[in-house]
Amino acid sequence: PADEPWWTRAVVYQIYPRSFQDTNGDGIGDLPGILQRVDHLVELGVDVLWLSPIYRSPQDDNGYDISDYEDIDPAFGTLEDLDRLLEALHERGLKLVMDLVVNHTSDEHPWFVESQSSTDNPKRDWYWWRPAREGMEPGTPGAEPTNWGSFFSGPAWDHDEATGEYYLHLFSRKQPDLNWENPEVRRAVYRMMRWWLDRGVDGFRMDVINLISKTVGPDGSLPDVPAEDGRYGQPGVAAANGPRLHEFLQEMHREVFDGRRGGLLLVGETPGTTVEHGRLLTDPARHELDMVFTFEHVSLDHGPGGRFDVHPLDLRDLKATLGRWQAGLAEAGWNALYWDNHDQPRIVSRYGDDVAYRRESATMLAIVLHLHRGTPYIYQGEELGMTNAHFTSLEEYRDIESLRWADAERDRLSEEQLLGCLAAGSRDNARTPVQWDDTAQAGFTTGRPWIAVNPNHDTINAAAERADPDSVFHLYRRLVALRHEDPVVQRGDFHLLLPDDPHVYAFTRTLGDEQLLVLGSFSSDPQVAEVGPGWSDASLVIGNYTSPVATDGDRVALRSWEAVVLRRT
Ligand code: TEU
Ligand code: CA
Repeated sequence: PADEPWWTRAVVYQIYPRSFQDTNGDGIGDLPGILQRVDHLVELGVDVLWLSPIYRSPQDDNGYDISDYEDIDPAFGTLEDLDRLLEALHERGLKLVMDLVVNHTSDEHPWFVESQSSTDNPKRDWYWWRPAREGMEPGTPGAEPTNWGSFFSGPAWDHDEATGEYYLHLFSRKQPDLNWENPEVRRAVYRMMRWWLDRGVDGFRMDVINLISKTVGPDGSLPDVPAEDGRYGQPGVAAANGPRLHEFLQEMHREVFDGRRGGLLLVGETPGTTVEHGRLLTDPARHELDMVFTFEHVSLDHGPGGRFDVHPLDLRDLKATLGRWQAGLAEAGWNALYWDNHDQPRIVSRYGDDVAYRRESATMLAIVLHLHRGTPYIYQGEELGMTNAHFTSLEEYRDIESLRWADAERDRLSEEQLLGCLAAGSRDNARTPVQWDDTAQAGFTTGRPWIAVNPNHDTINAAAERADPDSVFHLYRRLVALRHEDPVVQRGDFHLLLPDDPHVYAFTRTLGDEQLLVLGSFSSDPQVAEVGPGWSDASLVIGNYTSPVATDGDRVALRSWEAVVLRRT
């Protein structure tokens, strides 16, 4: 019905500006480049564009370290370029969502520069400053205030020689964490958010927003976390989903969004959240967020060593995990659906087969994801079936997380092992330039790209995808159109089938007396799905093979990486 929020019928497209389109030959994608490619988004049919950070930044973490929230980094353009892009998108009926990075700033942000300048500076308490552990010499190993590790290897504390104290950084040392306990910090953030909404943007993707409330004692103390002797512990344990998270988000809602609601999109990035958190964060009655990104389904191929310790996926785990999120948010809350973003390896190389069945597996994965209940997100290049980078030397990597990790593990792993781990798990897999055509730098730049273009752009590129009616690109177009048109896709109840089948992903969506059956084979070998009676006269809604699907009584035969969606009434 019309009173359902607009984003139940919408698809979001994420751009990582640095790798999208360069226009001035410096090898770095820019805002004029996005403007130049707006037609690509219009052709795909998406409703919302989410831009990874373009604010002024020393670029220690490619813009997730912001030194001025109200200006554009010269590498990407100017505020006028942003206004022009916003206007062009709005003219075509697209919305623009900005990345909001407020768990931390850059260490070059004037707030931190002041905070660091002395222990009695009025902004001292805007960040997390703490003395060395009691009885320890400041600056010596193990003297950090807590044993928290950074997400980018090493301790989460940096010793400041000048004032003798440590500051907290859950990410790099150039990304100090803001102290959200301080109401002045929150007011400054809300003021900045209103400034962007007044400029016309349509919402925010909130970076690691569930890290803003830390577990802090009444005396200001922070707890140690479980860790092996002499090692740093998982930073998420004491820093994620803290006691004041919901209070802060509800306050943000009152201060920033009340009276403006309707057309906005508020999506939280929330590593370490469970379904229960997810429901609390997205239940509309609570006025916090519209939807959140879970990490559970993109951690299933991680071994004990984390993202660089990649193991084969067991499909049963994927079904159980996404199935739990579907069930848990069925009555209240809403799911954000994604495979890829700028932090994840490419899905076709990860849960698909990027060699023999690239087209089939990329399209199967797309169909399965987009038929879930929730708002689908497409990450640039995913709609072209782009693959992992397949880098073979350390020099090709740019990502701070990958390089820090390689540094930390160098003594333990051989060069070959390091390269294998990086090739499977690195964020750079998603950050190689978008492959527009088969020319030297894939149409991305006339100069030297900041990160190497994948050599497979000679066959995998937007021009080739556009020319082939059976391509990954055209399948994504049809999926976006289906999301716009089909009420069962938008709102139908989700019911998982065949939870124990190791190769076939199967579920139904039901609305009134209409039902969709969704089947996806995660295998190159032929599969047979036992779907029960009543599907032999069903009509084909969408699939990734041209010839019709073979149904035989209660069974559907699936070819290599085949996906089919059937409808019955
Ligand atoms: O990522 C947060 C996050 O938890 C991870 O996905 C992170 O990328 C890391 O790889 C964990 O292994 C967000 C941004 O998306 C990411 O690009 C930033 O580096 C990070 O926050 C800090 O702002
Ligand atoms: Ca440029």
